[in-house]
Amino acid sequence: MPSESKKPDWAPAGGGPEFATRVVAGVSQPASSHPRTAPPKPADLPALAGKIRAGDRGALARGITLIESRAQAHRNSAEHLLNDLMPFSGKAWRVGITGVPGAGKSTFIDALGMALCGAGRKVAVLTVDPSSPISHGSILGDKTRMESLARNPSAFIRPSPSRGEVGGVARRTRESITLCEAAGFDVVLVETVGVGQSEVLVREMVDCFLLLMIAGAGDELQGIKKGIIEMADLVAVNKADGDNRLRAEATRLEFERAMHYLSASEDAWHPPVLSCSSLSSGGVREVWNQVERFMAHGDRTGQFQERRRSQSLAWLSALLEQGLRDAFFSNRKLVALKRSLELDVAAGKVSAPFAAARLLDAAGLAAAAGKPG
Ligand SMILES: Nc1nc2c(ncn2[C@@H]2O[C@H](COP(=O)(O)OP(=O)(O)OP(=O)(O)O)[C@@H](O)[C@H]2O)c(=O)[nH]1
Ligand SMILES: [Mg+2]
Repeated sequence: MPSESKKPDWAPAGGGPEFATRVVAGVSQPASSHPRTAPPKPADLPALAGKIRAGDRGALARGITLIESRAQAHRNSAEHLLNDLMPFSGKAWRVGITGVPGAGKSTFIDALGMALCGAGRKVAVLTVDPSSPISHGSILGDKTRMESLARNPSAFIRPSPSRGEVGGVARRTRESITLCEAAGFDVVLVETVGVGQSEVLVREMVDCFLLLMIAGAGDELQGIKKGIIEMADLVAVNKADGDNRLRAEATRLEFERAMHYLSASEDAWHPPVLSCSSLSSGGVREVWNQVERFMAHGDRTGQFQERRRSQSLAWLSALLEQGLRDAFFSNRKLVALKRSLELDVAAGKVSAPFAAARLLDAAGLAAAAGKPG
């Protein structure tokens, strides 16, 4: 088992490090979850899927490593693995937690996760790690803040480095949720950085989206543009402890008022605004009670099923768009043609629609409406 104090050796530049080995300290980790372990061969996939279903967290970590790999050969294996496990997924509650850096998301997840594990639930935590290519995921070293949960045998924590491509990571996070569910985790918590794009993407893959606020950070700082507030199913003002208690309550009231003005239809959910202290765990249980209430409301109104259905369709569309883009831009001839047409369009020699139709035609995807003559 890796020692906590040992400097991790799993942070290769630009690579896809396997973090679970270190983060799930205290839980026996098989060698298969080591960062340098090669992803499984196609022939090993059925066995891997079986182990994941049996709840083998080393196998789960290995499956996620496969999913996060960018190599095309791994991509095919990952798709097979996902397909095998898909029928066994879908039963967990997927909860996204967002908020500005330092709002206390990880601390909150630690407290909530411990409470849930104490109540007999199995909790998986996926974090979209905002590490820049420069920091190489060092955020995990001292900022994970899930020390208790990391040692809990009912929990699995998996940070995923974004390496500057938030969209790609979020896409893999969605796939990782499937694996965690197949492994029997019944709550999947996804921590996301409070900076725009990742929130939208994570909101698209969870059943409940919790916005964690702090008092006095200023609306702007907290990304409280109307769009983000509207995405939240629940708001909690964290760090409501010590001297900060009153300020937190004032902030809570302020946001309660702001939320009140958001238009809502008859059977719509009215996002509650609570306060809590993740450090003392005060109020954390109440936040979860609201998650439960929200899930029950979604079940009753059919909104839960509808949200999952539309998320699956949106996922398909996103994958298709990405696939088309990748196929296009990995074709040198098409890229060269695009460059030359760009010059023509810029010089006013041909119209943009004409150039686009020509490119689609060259890609074998001629749009019915605009095939160039
Ligand atoms: N007083 C107080 N401090 C808290 C509370 N929750 C978190 N903190 C502190 O706030 C700091 C940031 O906490 P994190 O849990 O790392 O915050 P985060 O939102 O996950 O941060 P990033 O992952 O960097 O975006 C740490 O020093 C925590 O100890 C709380 O409820 N009360
Ligand atoms: Mg964090």
